[in-house]
Amino acid sequence: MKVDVYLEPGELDEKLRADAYRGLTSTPKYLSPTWLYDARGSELFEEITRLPEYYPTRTEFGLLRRFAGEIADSAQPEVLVELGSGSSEKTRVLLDALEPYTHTYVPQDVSEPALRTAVSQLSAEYPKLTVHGVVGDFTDSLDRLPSGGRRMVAFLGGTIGNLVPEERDQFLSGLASILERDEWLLLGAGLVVDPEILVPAYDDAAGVTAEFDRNVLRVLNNRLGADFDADRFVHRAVWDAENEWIEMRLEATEPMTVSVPGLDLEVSFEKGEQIRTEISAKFRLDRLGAELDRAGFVVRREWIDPDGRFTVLGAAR
Ligand code: AVJ
Repeated sequence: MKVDVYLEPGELDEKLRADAYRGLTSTPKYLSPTWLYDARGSELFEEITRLPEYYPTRTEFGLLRRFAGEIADSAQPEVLVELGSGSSEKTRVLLDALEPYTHTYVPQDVSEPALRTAVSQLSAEYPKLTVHGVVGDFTDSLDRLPSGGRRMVAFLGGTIGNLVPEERDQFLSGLASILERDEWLLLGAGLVVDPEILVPAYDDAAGVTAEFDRNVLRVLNNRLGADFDADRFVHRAVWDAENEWIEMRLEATEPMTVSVPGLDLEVSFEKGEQIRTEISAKFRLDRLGAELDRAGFVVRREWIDPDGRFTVLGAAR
């Protein structure tokens, strides 16, 4: 059991400052979804995954439970790499099925505490498995992923949808370029569905997603000394039909000026002005296939739930 830390001390703070400065001084304003996940944000996300309206997590979990055996037999990886591993029940479903093939598990996450917990739990549960954690941003970690056996890189949960198309292209080509022939990407992605299903998934009746969204303002308060009053922002979930993505936005309920000492910045808001806090793109299988193709992958298998809401697909180099 081993954990490599590929983050310089202060690197995340530096990134947060650069991101927040750029986003809060742009028109329209935006923030990167990365910052939604402090300890409280991660807890709220866990709560979201249990909401009746939020189908992606349980749909993907169902696909993994049902098809883990097929995934294992088709990819036959010696090493499982999991990007953005978090805590994750779904890892166990995969690891159980991969047991005949896989000797090493490499979880990667930006959160060092979450990763250390996962590494020690999984090492205890899977004594025959070598567990080698990597702390870092998933885009920067790619070229430092341990090799030493045929790899399958799992990028699950639909997180690929949080990247804007240009970042997504870069990420997929970057991943393709470090993988060797017959190594796999196992990708979980949300599919385009009726906005009447989609929008409530990102704007639930209990208000948990709203709390999750507003929490990013508290992150800015805690880490940059900002004085956002989260109660003066309402959560919006908007389906962008042209781009086929959901946007989470925080909307100012009244005009205000917020000071952000960590950025040496005053930010003013008009009443009704919005900050985009996340995009969550949904995909069509043909276009996702074409994108993977352009990046240098060959889609080998696609698993889809009966309602056509989510796909787990295997693409090889
Ligand atoms: C964890 C990125 C997959 O985009 O569906 C949940 C995050 N945002 N509700 C998603 C999220 C609002 C989630 N991912």
